[in-house]
Amino acid sequence: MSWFQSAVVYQIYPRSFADSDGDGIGDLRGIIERLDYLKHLGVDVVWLSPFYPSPQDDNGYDISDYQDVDPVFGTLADFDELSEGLHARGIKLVIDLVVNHTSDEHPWFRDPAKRDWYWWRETPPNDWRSFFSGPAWELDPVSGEYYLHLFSRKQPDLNWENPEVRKAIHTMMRWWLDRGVDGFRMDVINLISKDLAAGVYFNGPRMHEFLQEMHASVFADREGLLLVGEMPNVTVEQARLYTDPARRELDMVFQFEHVQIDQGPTSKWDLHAFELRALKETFGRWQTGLADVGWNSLYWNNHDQPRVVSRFGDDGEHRVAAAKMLGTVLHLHRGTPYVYQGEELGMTNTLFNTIEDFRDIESLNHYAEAVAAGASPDDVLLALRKMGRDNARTPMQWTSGAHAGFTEGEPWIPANPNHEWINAEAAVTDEGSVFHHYRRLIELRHQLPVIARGDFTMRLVDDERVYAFTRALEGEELLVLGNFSGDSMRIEIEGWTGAEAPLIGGPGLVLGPWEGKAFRRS
Ligand code: ISL
Repeated sequence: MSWFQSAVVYQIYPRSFADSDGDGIGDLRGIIERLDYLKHLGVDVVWLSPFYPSPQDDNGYDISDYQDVDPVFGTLADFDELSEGLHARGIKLVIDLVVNHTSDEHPWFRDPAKRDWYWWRETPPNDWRSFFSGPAWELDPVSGEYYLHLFSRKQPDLNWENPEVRKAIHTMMRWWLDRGVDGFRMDVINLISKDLAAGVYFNGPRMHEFLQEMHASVFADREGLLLVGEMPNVTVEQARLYTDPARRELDMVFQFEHVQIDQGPTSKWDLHAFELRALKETFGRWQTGLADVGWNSLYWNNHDQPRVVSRFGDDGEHRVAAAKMLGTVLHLHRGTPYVYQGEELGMTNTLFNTIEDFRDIESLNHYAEAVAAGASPDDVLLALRKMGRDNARTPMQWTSGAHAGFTEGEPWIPANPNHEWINAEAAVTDEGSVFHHYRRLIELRHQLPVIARGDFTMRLVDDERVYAFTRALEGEELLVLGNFSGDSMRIEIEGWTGAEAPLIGGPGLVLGPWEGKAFRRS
């Protein structure tokens, strides 16, 4: 049994968490001031999104120096203080490792001697598109050659075929571990091996080799780390290989299937209706697929996804019930749950009136491209409002006061007006809040081995409204129910009577609108 099987991770997006100096952008000192809040919530690990020097073309996922802190976020001394403050509270610190690409302002990209650290070609060898719209090959007017960027043109892809690149990255990673960090969340790590001729950039031919080499060179003699790889387009069969402990690659991956069930196959902007059966199908397959080998990560939200209570729940009348139910369902699966800042408050998507209200390069580029291609601006806006990443990036809602208590200046993106009633100050003092529910879910995972390690069985597979599953470990059993509808109902589950001890919610197999329940017996 590994320590992370009973752990819960909390993600902080520093730009939007807490601003200590009034410049309108969150910073490391802002986080330091909120450590007791994290301790109160009870999380085991903090994953910190990028805080490194960066032109901020993609909010820090475009790094120009891997071994420093951007002045907008603070200093290395602040980082050390944050790391010590977390460790003093028994919380581990995992940092973001963004090594598929650097910023175009990284000295490596500017160094003529390091030309082969990136992908340069006299003519584009394929017709790859950037995830942020437009072609993935960019003409550099100075050299007359094209370079590859799967994200923005300010995010050139590193050439991992070059052993010097891999060595430099390993050295950088060891530097952070020596400084005290407890692991890495590896940004789009399954893009690092590419086959340009075959047109492959997901899960390319040398992926396992690169990860095993990294493990041997960086992690071999260290213990207690958390290594999680972000992997769009990963299948469960591939994830078994990536997360099999015997292969020494990663502890777990972030898969994307469940956050694509309301999107078309080729574009996240192609909106599809949410179907509960599709959610069960994907989660069920991942639970089964990683039952005997490997490990799941569990998430609804991160800085790239719209808020789950708005997306799969109800952010109106039943917001509190829906947010709690979504937490219950996710956290009682087998895997390591991730909580994204504000999820524990039931924070919702925000209001965007016009394109001017968006900040994210992905949204802005898509709008420009789609409208130029003839799409109706209103239709494009509709999709941006639902799927836009800025929904996740509005300021953390601390209080009902100005700018949600996030900053004393002007925030870089406005706070959601609903901070007047959705905020941490109110939630912490209300025993019935989403916050206290998440506290309890985290505590339960620490206490009950059946949550951390029990077998998983999906129940009511075809039901369109109720998510149901059981867990079992050494004679201990759990039944978990989530009502994904606004109707009250009575449930029948073979083998369960409703007389079992309620663990979450009241007795009996009846569910109120959007209610989640759990029962326990041994
Ligand atoms: O957001 C997305 C889909 O909703 C993805 O296309 C996203 O860009 C992809 O999951 C990769 O994400 C990661 O790398 C990007 C960065 O913009 C994201 O914030 C990061 O999580 C490039 O570094």
